[in-house]
Amino acid sequence: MKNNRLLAAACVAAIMFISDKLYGVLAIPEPQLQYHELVPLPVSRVYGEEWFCLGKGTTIIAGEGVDFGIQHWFRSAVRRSYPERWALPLPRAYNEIELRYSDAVTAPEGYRIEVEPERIVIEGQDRGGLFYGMQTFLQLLPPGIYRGYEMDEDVYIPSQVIEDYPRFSYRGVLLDVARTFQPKENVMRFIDLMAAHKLNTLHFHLTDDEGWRIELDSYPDLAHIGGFRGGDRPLRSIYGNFGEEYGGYFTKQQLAEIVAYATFRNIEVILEIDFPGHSRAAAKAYPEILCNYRYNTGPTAGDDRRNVWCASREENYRMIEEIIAELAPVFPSKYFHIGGDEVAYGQWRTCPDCKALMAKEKFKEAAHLEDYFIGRVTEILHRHGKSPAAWDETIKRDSLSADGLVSAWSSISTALQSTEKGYKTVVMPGHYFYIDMKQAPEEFGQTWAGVVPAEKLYSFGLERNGFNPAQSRNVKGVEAAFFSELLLPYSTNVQPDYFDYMTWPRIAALAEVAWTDEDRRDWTDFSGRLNASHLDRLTAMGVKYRLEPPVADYKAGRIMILEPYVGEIRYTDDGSDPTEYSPLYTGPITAGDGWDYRFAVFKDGSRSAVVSPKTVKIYNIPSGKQCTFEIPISEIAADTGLWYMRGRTAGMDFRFNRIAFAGNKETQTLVARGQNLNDLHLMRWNVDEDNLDGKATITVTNGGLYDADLILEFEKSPYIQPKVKVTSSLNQNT
Ligand code: TNX
Repeated sequence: MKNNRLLAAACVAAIMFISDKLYGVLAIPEPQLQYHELVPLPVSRVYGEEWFCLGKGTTIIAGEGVDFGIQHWFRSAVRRSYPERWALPLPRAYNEIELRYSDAVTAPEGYRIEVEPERIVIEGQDRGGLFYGMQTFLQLLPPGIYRGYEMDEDVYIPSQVIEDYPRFSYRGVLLDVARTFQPKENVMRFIDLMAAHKLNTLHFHLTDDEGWRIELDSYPDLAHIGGFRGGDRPLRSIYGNFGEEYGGYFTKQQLAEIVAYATFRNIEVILEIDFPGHSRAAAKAYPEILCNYRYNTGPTAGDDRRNVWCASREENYRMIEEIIAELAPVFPSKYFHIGGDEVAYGQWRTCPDCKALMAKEKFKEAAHLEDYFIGRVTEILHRHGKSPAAWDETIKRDSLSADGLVSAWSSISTALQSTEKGYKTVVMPGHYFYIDMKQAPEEFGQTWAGVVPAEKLYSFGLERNGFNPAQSRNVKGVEAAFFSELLLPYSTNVQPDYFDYMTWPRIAALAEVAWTDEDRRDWTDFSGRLNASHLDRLTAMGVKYRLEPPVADYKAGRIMILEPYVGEIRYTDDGSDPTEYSPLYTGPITAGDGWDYRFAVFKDGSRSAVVSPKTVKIYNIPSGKQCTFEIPISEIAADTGLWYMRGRTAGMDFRFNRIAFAGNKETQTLVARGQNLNDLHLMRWNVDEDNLDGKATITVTNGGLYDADLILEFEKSPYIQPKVKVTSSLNQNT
């Protein structure tokens, strides 16, 4: 035995000696270590000095209790790069990856990865944690592994230790398949993407005015009638070809498959049936659920637009109980989301039965019928072992039971109230978290909550929005909402590219808000990691994410692209849209008179929105402060003519107190008595001989709770006016 050891030691010494010589003589190159950035940012990551070689002969072993399914998932995710290797019997006890549970990791969903030269250990506190350890491990490999095709080179992973656990226990995304249906495969693809970002809750918005997406045994017409629009269907179409029927629904079997697929990936699915409002689709199938009065649609309109369940009709509660009884077992989540938003009380006020109920219960206002309704549905949920989740309207008069979960969507202040009242709360105000909003003023999307670029979403923080420690403890997490009224802009089919464009990379930003501590998050750092590594992963996963357009800054005859950007920038100088064959931007451009430059980013076959140069000024405004800037007009306007100015900020509560452009004789005052900053607002002003050497005076107040940048953009108006825009007079919610 002893001799054997001595022999082994001698061999090792000899090999080391020889290999040392070999390195010296043959100059064998050092292996190319793979350094990849992580999204979301882990709690800690410390590099060592050596590496692990993942390649021929790497074994994956699993410790006690690691289920076969998750092992298989991991093996096949990694195996993509090494097609045939895992088929070999591998007896060696080094060069292995071990998956295991460990008490050393203490936080729920936490994990630890240790990469050493001979061994990688991925350990989790629980199944979710182990799964996230595997997800992070995949991010240590070249992005190409997500593409599913094989790379046969060895991968050298630098030694390192990663320790990680989530900031919030609820990390959600709302997917609205009611307005625009998406088939099971799309939902599963989305679940995979969520899982890769360590998101763990899918808020599945399955019913609304525009569609009911669940087939039930008890009330089949909810789906068979309420699941389709257009053509001869009672529900009218939105956009597109009005003669064509479109839509769809899930069977309970399909929903169970989606839930199983999600559960496997540590994602809880919370279904939402939006009661008592937002129910026009249900009412088209079962009109008796509506209030008992004749709706005057006029001689030609013919469309009964009522959408609220009658609060006084006893049969409605029986029907709701049957619906809940059928669905409760399909969705194992403790929570069942019952909606409760935007109830049009007018219908209850008109209904004689509801009026009678109000009189009987001594309700002064129709709003109390909502409390009554929510109370009745909550009783039903409790009977079926569920707790209610609901929109924040339900906390106004505390109609939500104490075990309820609040989706705080209306504003920061409702989220503050909800947490103050002691409700477990998911913070998701539209101004930060609605990813159906536009990402830039000139791009596509909803606007009611303003412009919500990834940076705005990323800037969310509890402390900076005024949550005290007690309130913060009631925050269960955050959620991004993708409502899909606009998913069908020009056809009756889902536009997959548009869906990706709206959701990514904003959801990556959300994932980091949900996972990483507020004080460790930094937008510049995040967008650097995105550009360096993460966008390539999304590309490999087949995601057509939005490319951030460049910022082309015009100053004193020079156009310069401001950092950061990814991919290539191409441009034109004749006002046309750049293509992949247009000249490549390589450095500042000297612009002559009468220029009309256009720029766009190109990457992996996609193009960003097209932008024209602007003069950009950025000022950091401290929280609660009023600041005044004087800017020589010659710095922001190159020549005479009509100019535009726009203010932008990722902060909240910015206000222009005064904006004036002074010349020698005249002053143009754009804002005299104060006006809130609105990213969508283009202000016009004129430059002529009188004010070309004058100055602009801008006074602004940051009423928000944290310091934020104010970005001022100055742009010459396009030469041909007005810009041709295709618009529609159709109401998108019809
Ligand atoms: C508000 S979120 C809604 C949705 C719309 C969405 C559009 C909520 C409770 N109500 O019904 O789809 O805005 O952005």
